[in-house]
Amino acid sequence: MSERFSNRTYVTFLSALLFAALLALGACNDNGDNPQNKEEKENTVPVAKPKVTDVFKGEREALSYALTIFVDQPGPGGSAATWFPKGFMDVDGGHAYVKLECLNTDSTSTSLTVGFYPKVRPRDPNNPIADGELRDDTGRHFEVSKKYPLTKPNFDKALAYIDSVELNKVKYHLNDYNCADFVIRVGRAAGENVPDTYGTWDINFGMGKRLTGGGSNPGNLGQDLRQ
Ligand SMILES: [Ca+2]
Repeated sequence: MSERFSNRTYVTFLSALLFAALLALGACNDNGDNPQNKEEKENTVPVAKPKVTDVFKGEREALSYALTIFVDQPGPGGSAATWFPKGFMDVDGGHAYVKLECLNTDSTSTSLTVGFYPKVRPRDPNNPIADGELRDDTGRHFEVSKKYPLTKPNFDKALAYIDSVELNKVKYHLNDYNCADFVIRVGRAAGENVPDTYGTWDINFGMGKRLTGGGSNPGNLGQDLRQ
């Protein structure tokens, strides 16, 4: 009886792990660190937050403006693969983020490094949607980057797009609007022809657990920007 109970417990444990792994691809590889969860637990009273682009508030005319796209491709990078095996029954979907910066006349610079994430990992593999949020990606690992010098008007358009994502509380959707979509849309708002290749994923975890889908993704975006 004890052995039977143990087997059942083990199977339940495995199922839970598989479900967690299914959802890992949708987390834009947040490295398992989600300070938002902690914050929500500790402070349930909503606090009005300033916009992330407020770092540029009051900036006077600068000498130059630029957008840099950073891509942490799945695994070690170097291919258009949309995911890479990670640990035990987990996958790494990579991540993409942007840096907006201006070089000021006093030789200082002002910058914003930001990426788009699901607030919590989507629960349903068949409908991988969740509330979205912008997070500070300063110092985040990447394998590919591309810098685009911008005019002031186009720099402002990129900031306005980021504002719209934040103010409209845009939802995260693994297939339709993930971290790579955000990056591509910021670049295009800034007038740059950022490539957008549709990639697919079909991850079979066994035991009937499978995640299929497709869309913009860090693997393809990284390969496109390497060229
Ligand atoms: Ca990587």
